[in-house]
Amino acid sequence: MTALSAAAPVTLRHLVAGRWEEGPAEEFESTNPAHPDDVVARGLRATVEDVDRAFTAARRAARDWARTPVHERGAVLSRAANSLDAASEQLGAELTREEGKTLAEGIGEVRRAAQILRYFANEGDRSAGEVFASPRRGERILVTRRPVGVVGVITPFNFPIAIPAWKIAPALVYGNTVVWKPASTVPLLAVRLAEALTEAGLPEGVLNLLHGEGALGNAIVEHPEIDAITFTGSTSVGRRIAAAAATRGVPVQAEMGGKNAAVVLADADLDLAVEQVLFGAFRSSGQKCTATSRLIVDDSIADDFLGRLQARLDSWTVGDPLDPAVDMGPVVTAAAAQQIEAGIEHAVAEGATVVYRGIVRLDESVDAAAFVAPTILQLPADETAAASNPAWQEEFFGPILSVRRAAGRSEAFALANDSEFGLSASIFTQDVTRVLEAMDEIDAGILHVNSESAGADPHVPFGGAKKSGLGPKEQGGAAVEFFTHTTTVYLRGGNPSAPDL
Ligand code: UN1
Repeated sequence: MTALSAAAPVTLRHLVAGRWEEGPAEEFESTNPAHPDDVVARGLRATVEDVDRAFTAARRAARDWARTPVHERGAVLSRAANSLDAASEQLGAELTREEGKTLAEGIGEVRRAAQILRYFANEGDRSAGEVFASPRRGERILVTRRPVGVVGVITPFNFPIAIPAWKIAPALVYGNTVVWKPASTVPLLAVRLAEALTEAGLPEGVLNLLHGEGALGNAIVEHPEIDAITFTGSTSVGRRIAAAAATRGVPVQAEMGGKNAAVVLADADLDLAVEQVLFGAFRSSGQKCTATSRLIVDDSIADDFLGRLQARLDSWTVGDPLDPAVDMGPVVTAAAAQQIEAGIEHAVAEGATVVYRGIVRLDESVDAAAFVAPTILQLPADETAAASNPAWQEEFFGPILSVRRAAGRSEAFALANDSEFGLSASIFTQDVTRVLEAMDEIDAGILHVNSESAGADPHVPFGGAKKSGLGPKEQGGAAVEFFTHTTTVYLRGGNPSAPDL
């Protein structure tokens, strides 16, 4: 272990009914994927009984919290945002130790969480509904919003604080209470967000945090007191949650897979496109649902583009993510690395060719097991074989870019759409006409023009088309759709023709 990663493990606690408590069940820990002997945090798991207690607390807190003025609810978020910003370097380093993204990305993510909290903190200053005219005298029709109640929040490992912030901030500001289970690989950052919120004055029971594995998530999702579930994670888990919730009439917001394409047309600014495709595919080791995992490049520039991309990758440094000189760290666990490698092997067995494999030169103190070299796969020229190849179809969630060549823009757009997913896409061109065509033709929830496919601002909707997501979109003005329901109020006074007093 190097000095970069040495720090005593933090004791993990659960937050139930406003009290931080140690769990009753088996021990679990989070470890640094670059140094598995560096234990970042350790604690005891929660049980199904804790889930019950958390729901009781959340239900009990719900009425008062819903009646608290939205400006006061927002003020809590705003104070929490300030404390996250003030601690962003320390928390960013913890995030990097626990998850494996680079230090710059870790610190950036903590600041992003603060920015998300701040956006929702101001909700009280925005419109709270609609007013319609009535066909009847003396009446107005209002559409007001109410919180949905107790929201179950299940969050993934890859954005340990930003994704929880973008679910929990709107849940809270719209007056809901929360029972939250973060991914078991990143419990410390969850504790840090919950601490920021409780220290900012969140009343007891409004946010409850439980650590554990999938079984605990199931207990949350299946709890009879749950009013809504927001989930980000794998497609298979998301579909299972949605199926179980549908039978009980519980609304679900599920943000799942992506197989996002970057389309590089013949007239693209190649230096810019290379840089952005590099960032989209390999930052955070490709572990973003918005990462660029398919590259569709015009035949006429394909060799030039791939040559430049590979040259750029040759100077892309893979190593301990706490080292500020490093561009890419490990993936989240050694098991995830093995799965990604198995995916590459499967793709190759089905006809793909490895055209680039980066060199991973690790300091001897770093454990190699969770590292995957940046890899470019060329799909077979045969269209049917390419279309069915796992590197074209399946989300590997690692630093792997799968390439197909296209003869012109129509073919390129058709290839971009050739996926069951439709989260994000990028197009690289200098021609506004091509951009307008792409806006009409590429079926994705997010379209980037001359920028990488990842990234999301808090004030605009985030979410996918096709099978990338279920339920209303997240963030910005869209968030209100999931975290509230409307009440249409037919508002009349007394008899409008009564004489003046
Ligand atoms: C981003 O692109 O910066 O799980 C955010 C994910 C997405 C978040 C992407 N929900 O990767």
